[in-house]
Parts: sequence; C-alpha cells; structure tokens
Amino acid sequence: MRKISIILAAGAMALCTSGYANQPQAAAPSAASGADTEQRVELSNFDFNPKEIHLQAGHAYALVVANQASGGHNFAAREFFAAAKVEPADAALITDGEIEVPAMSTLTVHLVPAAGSYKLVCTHAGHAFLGMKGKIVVE
Ligand SMILES: [Cu+2]
Repeated sequence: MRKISIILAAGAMALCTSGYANQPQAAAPSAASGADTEQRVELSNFDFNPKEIHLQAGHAYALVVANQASGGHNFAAREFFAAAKVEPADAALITDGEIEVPAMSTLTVHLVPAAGSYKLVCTHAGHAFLGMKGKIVVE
C-alpha cells in the first residue's frame, strides 16, 4: 500500500513539473521570429574570427564586421556579396565586394545569402599572406 502511494505521488509531481516546463518554451519562438540572425566576424592583425563562416541560404542575417585592430582592414568577398540580396540601405557600405572597416569600428550589413562556397580575404597589401583569409559556406 505504501509503495503504491509513493509511486502515485511521484507521478503527480512529474506531471506538474512538465506542465510548468512547457510555459517558457512556448514563449521563446515568437520572441525570436522576425529578427535577423546576427553573425559577428572579428577582424584583427591578421586574422578573421571565425575563419570559416557558416550561413543558411535564404535566411536573413545582420552581418556584423568588427575591426578590433589599431589599423584598417577589410572584409572582401566579391562573389559572396554579388550572389546575396543586400538590404538597399546597407549597399553603400560595400564597394567592389569589399567592406572597408576603419580601426576600432564596427559595420553591419543586412543580407540574405545565396548557397555556395565563397572566398573571404582582406585585400590590404600583405594581409592575406599574413593570415587574413577565410571562407564563407552557405548551405
Ligand atoms: Cu587586413
């Protein structure tokens, strides 16, 4: 008799806790919908972090390019930008497939990337040779 009542009590508790657990989960998707996914890329002497950027084709991103160095760098990915749908308001930030990022500054470009594998480099003299190259993979 005692064993059965313990099992029943445990079962009732499990039902209660699972009921509570569902409440915060239900609220999460609606809060996230509508906003662009942020993809941050850090530029330094002489590196991109991450070196390999993975994005989802057809998904809206806020590409945040942050230069933390005391000198200028750029985010050059001509084929990537040519294939992507760049938000018109941000198009002026891209010249010849390059985003020029002054020292200690951050620029954000909103875009929807197209599937493909693209080269990423910094075109400042010698920077790619020193390690400023990467890859953007859109699947
Ligand atoms: Cu550079």
